Amino acid sequence: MNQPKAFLFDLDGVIVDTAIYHYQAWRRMANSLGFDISEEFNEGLKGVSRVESLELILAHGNVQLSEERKAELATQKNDWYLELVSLMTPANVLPGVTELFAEIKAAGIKTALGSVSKNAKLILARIWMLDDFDAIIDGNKIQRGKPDPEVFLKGAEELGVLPTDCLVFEDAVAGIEAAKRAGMRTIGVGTPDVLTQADVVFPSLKGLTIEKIRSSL
Ligand code: B16
Ligand code: MG
Repeated sequence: MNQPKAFLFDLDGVIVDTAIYHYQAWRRMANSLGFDISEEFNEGLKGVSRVESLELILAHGNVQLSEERKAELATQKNDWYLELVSLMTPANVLPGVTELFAEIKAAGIKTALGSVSKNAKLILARIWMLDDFDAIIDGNKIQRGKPDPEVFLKGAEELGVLPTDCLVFEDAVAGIEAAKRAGMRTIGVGTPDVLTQADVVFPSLKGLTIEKIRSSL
């Protein structure tokens, strides 16, 4: 099989780990409504948009609210989340990312960000990686969140490469499904028992090189 011409990266869980911030903020909101959410439940929110996450959480707590109240809660959660994001620095970049990006640039491989987060650019600015991608597709550019393939198909389109020439790095079950539905190959970042549909799974980007990636596909 031909080697990928472009690497598409999810943000949360691959480049940085803000899943813990999302969890803390959603948990604070759930607690304010009188119920709790577990870490296991939070796993299913990874890669899922803010609005869809809120719906899943409210259904989990068996809480019915007006659309107006839901909008207020989504804003409140985002404010709590952004308080945590505002403390981020380049030290929050996950191990192996800087080294892999240096190699990717030197090899001339194109890169895109494929995140459903509306805060993606803000996070990239905080970690000084805003200029490291040839294309940035975030929650403000798409209509449908993962597992819909839109975010990755738009990434391929902006880079001018075919989906079959793209390799997606993802930590979420919904994200792997989105990439597969886009017709792309996938590197799962996490554990094989969770990311069962990924072509290959690595625990993180730490120590990962283009050579290791190519020989694993
Ligand atoms: P926001 P990713 C996703 O980012 C997160 O995994 C998910 O937990 C979050 O709900 C979603 O972004 C929306 O984020 O509230 O900031 O718009 O993994 O696609 O980079
Ligand atoms: Mg993710």
